[in-house]
Amino acid sequence: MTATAQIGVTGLAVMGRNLARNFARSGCTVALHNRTEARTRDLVDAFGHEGAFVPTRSPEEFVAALRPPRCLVVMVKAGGPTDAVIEQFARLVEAGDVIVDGGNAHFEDTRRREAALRERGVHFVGTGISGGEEGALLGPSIMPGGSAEAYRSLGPLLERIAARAPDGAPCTTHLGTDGAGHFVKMVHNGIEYADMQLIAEAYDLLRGVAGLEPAEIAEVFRRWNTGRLDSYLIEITAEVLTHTDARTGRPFVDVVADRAEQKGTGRWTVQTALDLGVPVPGIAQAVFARSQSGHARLRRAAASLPGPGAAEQAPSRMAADEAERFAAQVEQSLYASKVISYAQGWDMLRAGSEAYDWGIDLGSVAAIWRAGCIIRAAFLDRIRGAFTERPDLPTLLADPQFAQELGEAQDAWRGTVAAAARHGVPAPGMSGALAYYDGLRAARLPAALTQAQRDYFGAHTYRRDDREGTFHTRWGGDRTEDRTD
Ligand code: NBP
Repeated sequence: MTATAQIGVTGLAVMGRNLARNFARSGCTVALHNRTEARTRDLVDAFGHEGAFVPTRSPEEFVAALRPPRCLVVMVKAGGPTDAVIEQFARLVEAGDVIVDGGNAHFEDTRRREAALRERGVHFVGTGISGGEEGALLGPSIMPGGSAEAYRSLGPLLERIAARAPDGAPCTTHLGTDGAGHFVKMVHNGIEYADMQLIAEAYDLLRGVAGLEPAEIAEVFRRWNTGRLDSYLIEITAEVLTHTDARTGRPFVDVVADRAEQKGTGRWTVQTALDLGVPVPGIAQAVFARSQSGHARLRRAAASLPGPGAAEQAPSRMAADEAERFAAQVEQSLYASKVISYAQGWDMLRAGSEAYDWGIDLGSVAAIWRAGCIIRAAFLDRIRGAFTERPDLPTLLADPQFAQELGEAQDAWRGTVAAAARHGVPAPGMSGALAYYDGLRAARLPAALTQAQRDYFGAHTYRRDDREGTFHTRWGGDRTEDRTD
């Protein structure tokens, strides 16, 4: 076999197939391989006319079809299969070649794999790919880690197939060494969880407090999509809310079981945030809200607890102008809460980057999320601007423009959270976001009392604001204070 291909894709299920087609459509010669050969044949039969494909029947043929330094993308099921496939190809490639894992790996697995392959002289690039199967075909947001040297050969190929931001820039960049790419993808998914939860709460408030019907709420979302909330998730929310179920004639959203599932990246984000010591309550609330929705037993047992918004009570409908005002208030709350979630996501990016010494450029992350990925939004350009202007920005909330907007939104935000509580509409994301905002603003937190309690029952000691050192009060004795350091 002559080595003609610039890139190879192994694992030709939905993601790998579409990624391979995207490379071919962008002018690359693409070697193809799949464990079960039929998938390779199917791809060439159906899409062979789209570009230059080199179908291969064995790992050896696949590697032989690639021009050195070889770049091969592994798109197989995450976990054990990824390890097996990497090992298979690591034996066949040469020093300087690049193996890319485009699956949804945990960044710690990527770190482990990268270290093992580096010892053998092979570059391993863990790469987050967002945008689902459509993104893989038409242009995903691509988040590669690995060495800068690997990016020199791989990067130009990724830049050809990545989504384009409105200013024409490709939505990919080298994010940092070893697991940086999969870490950034994980945080992306965590933010996506938070964003979706907040949108769901906005819908629930418009329904449960204002009494609007799904199709009317779709109109509200459509309007919002022309303003600062302009984003893919708001756009598809309006689409979903206008959809009518063909079988029953009811709004589609009313026939879907209200138990949300999760594939695990939200959970990874929260677990990692806890390990890094970064507060990301917006993401955690979203993960727990999904988990709570799925707890049928708990929900059944509590269904008859008293409170407003019980199932049998249809929400009373607001008059049109009142509903309009309420929708404007919810928009402010959704926007403010969204800013808070993104601020937490960026705190996590910074913490990960510092802990693992990745040097992630925080503005670049916003830049490559502007298109191709699920959280793509006009708003990301402003986050890019904030971190480009001030890379050491301690939190997005310290950016003067965002700070001003939060200040302007807060009356509406507090009103929405109060309305949610009064009407019995659960809004953990919005109320948690407001609590986070107030928690950061507070001149003094009740953590002082927590510290005193800890000292009381466990002699954990405390610090004082007026003196250096650590102290313990003899709670069981004469309550005098000892300095303990
Ligand atoms: P799947 O995750 O369903 O994996 C199927 C592929 O893995 C097939 O090509 C299959 O080969 C191959 N495979 C398996 Br399973 N075990 C193997 C083994 N031991 N050795 C060799 N090949 C093996 O495919 P996908 O949905 O296209 O996703 C691919 C990756 O992309 C995953 O890591 C996924 O998490 C990630 N991802 C998916 C999406 C999405 O929207 N689906 C989005 C972003 C990322 P076979 O044909 O011989 O069975």
